[in-house]
Amino acid sequence: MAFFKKLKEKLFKSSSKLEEGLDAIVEDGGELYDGEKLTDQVSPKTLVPKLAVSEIVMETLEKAPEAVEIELNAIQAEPEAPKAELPTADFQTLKIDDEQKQVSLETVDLKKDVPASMLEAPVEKSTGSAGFFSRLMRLEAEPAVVRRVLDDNMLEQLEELLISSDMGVDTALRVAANIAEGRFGKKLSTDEIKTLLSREITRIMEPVARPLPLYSQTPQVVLVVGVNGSGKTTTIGKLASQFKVAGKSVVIAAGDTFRAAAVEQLQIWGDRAGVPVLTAAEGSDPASLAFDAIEKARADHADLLLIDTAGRLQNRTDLMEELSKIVRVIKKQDPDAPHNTLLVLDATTGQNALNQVDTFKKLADVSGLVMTKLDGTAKGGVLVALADKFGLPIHAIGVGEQIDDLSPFDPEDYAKALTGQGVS
Ligand SMILES: Nc1nc2c(ncn2[C@@H]2O[C@H](COP(=O)(O)OP(=O)(O)O)[C@@H](O)[C@H]2O)c(=O)[nH]1
Ligand SMILES: [Mg+2]
Repeated sequence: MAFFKKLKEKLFKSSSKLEEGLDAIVEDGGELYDGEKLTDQVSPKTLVPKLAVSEIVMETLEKAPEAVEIELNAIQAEPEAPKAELPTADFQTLKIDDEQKQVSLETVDLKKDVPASMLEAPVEKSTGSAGFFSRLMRLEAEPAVVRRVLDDNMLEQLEELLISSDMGVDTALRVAANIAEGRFGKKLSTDEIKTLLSREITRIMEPVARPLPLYSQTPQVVLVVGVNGSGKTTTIGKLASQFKVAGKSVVIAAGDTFRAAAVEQLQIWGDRAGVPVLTAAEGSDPASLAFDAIEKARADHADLLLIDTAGRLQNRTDLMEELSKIVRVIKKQDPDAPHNTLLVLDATTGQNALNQVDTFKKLADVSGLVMTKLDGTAKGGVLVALADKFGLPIHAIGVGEQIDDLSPFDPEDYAKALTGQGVS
């Protein structure tokens, strides 16, 4: 899971914020537990399957109730003890001989039969019984963890934490409610909440995790839109490189004719990716560049044409006019184009990304999203809100400035990285 590790590292800020928050919530009013109480766990019925003895031995046990009685007394007496107690003297225990089909009592010599590691078990951390007997019988005792009973107060704290992780109010409330459903009054640990949270986030994200669809009709025209600085040019460079590596022929059109620097930046990316970049003079009409670019892509038998656009126009009307002109002109070449309109969003803008989707959906026929700068931001939760609110496909995520820092969107990995589940 190299990618997962990398994602976790990159999403460190988001996940550490959520993790710290969850720890604080559970510790606030939580108590230390050392696994389930043994009395709840072990009964004459459950003892035998837990020991995984054969059915014949079970029968033998039934025929020797005194032996079982002694054994159960030994087990059930233990949780009564205020602290986990290690035996200080030799004691008797049940010996099950599968081969001979016999059950007998055996004396355990503390010095000879009990491994030193068991006697040195760190029970002082525990408030309840660590269950020496259970460890001896290999009934795995859980390590001591802090648990907190889920109540209204805890639910409210959870909601606040999720809202503060940029998940958006509606999504945060729904996610918290789903986690709490059927669990009121139950004791939850941070790890359990992380797992539940991660599951819930995965459930929301799964339907939108879709790579950029590739069509048989070529050249496939991909228009890339978004506000200035969101990462459009960088994302085009990364996409071009990945498609090239995957064996596709790609052409880029440097449609941000506003600044000469933007064109140069795209040329550098084109060189890196080994992809031709079509440019026009600074200040020239991006729509006519797009028109020429389709002709060039056709002549080159290119599979994909990626068109960059400017995000920084004086006002929304300007931007709308420019984008609609580009689309109008493209359609003269191919009525089905653009086949995809990618909206690039900057994760560090947090909740503002939601407004950007609203705006760009009105300006252009947005078909999918790419979220950049998920590395090093504590606002990674906004992607959950986006998925929940708009349901637009998330094609990829940007996790750095380098050419290979564009990853396919994997909801499970993302949810785990965001919540810090499965990593410490
Ligand atoms: N850390 C990080 N920086 C990014 C990412 N994507 C883009 N950037 C940086 O964001 C800045 C703006 O990117 P650019 O592609 O020029 O944005 P544009 O104005 O939308 O074309 C540049 O400095 C990029 O290197 C990303 O995923 N992670
Ligand atoms: Mg740009």
